[in-house]
Amino acid sequence: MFGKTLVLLAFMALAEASGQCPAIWSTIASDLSQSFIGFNGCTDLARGAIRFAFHDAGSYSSKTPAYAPATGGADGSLLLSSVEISREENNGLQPYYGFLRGKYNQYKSQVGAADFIQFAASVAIVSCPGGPKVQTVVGRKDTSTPAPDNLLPQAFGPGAAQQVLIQLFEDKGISQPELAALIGAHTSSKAIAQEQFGVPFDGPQDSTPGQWDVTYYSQTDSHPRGVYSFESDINLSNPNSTVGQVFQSFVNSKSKWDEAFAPAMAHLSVLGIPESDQANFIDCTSAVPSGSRFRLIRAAPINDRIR
Ligand code: HEM
Ligand SMILES: *[C@@H]1O[C@H](CO)[C@@H](O)[C@H](O)[C@H]1NC(C)=O
Ligand SMILES: CC(=O)N[C@H]1CO[C@H](CO)[C@@H](O)[C@@H]1O
Repeated sequence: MFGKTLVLLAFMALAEASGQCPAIWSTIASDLSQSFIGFNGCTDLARGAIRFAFHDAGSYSSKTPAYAPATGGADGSLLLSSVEISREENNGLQPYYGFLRGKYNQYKSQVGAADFIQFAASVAIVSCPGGPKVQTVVGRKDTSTPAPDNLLPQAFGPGAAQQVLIQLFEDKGISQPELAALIGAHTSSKAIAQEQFGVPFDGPQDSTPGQWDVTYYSQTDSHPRGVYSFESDINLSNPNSTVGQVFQSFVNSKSKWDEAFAPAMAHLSVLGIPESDQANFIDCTSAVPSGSRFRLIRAAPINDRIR
């Protein structure tokens, strides 16, 4: 009996050791944090990291015929393919792409591109004061084949209609409540590459883009001076739908949003990856720093946009 228990314990210890998060991820977390934490909360590189992770994973659609090796999911193609990053849908992400390539070159003998992209987003989220820790796994397969085109959402025009967006995300396996939670990532957004009626449309999507808070949810409808709400955000907030009702439920309810956002973001981070592959993933959540309320505020990187 005693012997049996010992064998079992030894077995468990072994299993845990083999599934342990490689130490390099903690080094990467400290390194990236230096560029993601600034004077006014999280930096432009942090915003870029969060959107970049969405654009790598979010190109997945269940309606795309499955063809190897590109799945269009969280596969690193946005970092590894020079075609994908130059698409119009990725405008605004190029400065972060340059930064990420440099960092990836430094670590690529030890980590994969798809993992690096999603891990960086988790570090970026906690670099915005108030940002929750998202469950963060590693073990994804990489591809340099560009993802299928036109599977990312539009912020203006017919593609920004509520029904179109709901369907687009449903095809990715993202439900309306998940979409309502994920779109809150625009709490950290400062659009730089948009245009409406031929006029540049540059500015933040809430009045506190350095903070991870719920002002985005209240300001999408009230849009105070200086806040630029996308048509897509306004349409999603319409309470005549499930996505809109859940959207409205986050107004003034940060804890409710955190609870919904973290699992939705974890889901987004493995989009397009078969369950059988996910079974072998290693959990590296412990390498993601805890929320930045008590973290050192460092000097803002010199390339931080001033607004
Ligand atoms: C209906 C869905 C969505 C649409 C139409 C949309 C569209 C946009 C647009 C047009 C920008 C501005 C880009 C620029 O001009 O620099 C932006 C920024 C951003 N988006 Fe989204 N987005 C959507 C969903 C999401 C999701 C699901 C996430 C993440 C979970 C996300 C994260 C971000 C972030 C962090 C930024 C700020 C990037 C920066 O300031 O550099 N978005 N989005
Ligand atoms: C909600 O209202 C908008 C704008 O009038 C409309 O486009 C959308 O289809 C409506 N959604 C539902 C579910 O009725
Ligand atoms: C289909 C739909 O509701 N589109 C609307 C999206 O939001 C913009 C801005 O509020 C409206 O102009 C569109 O009519």
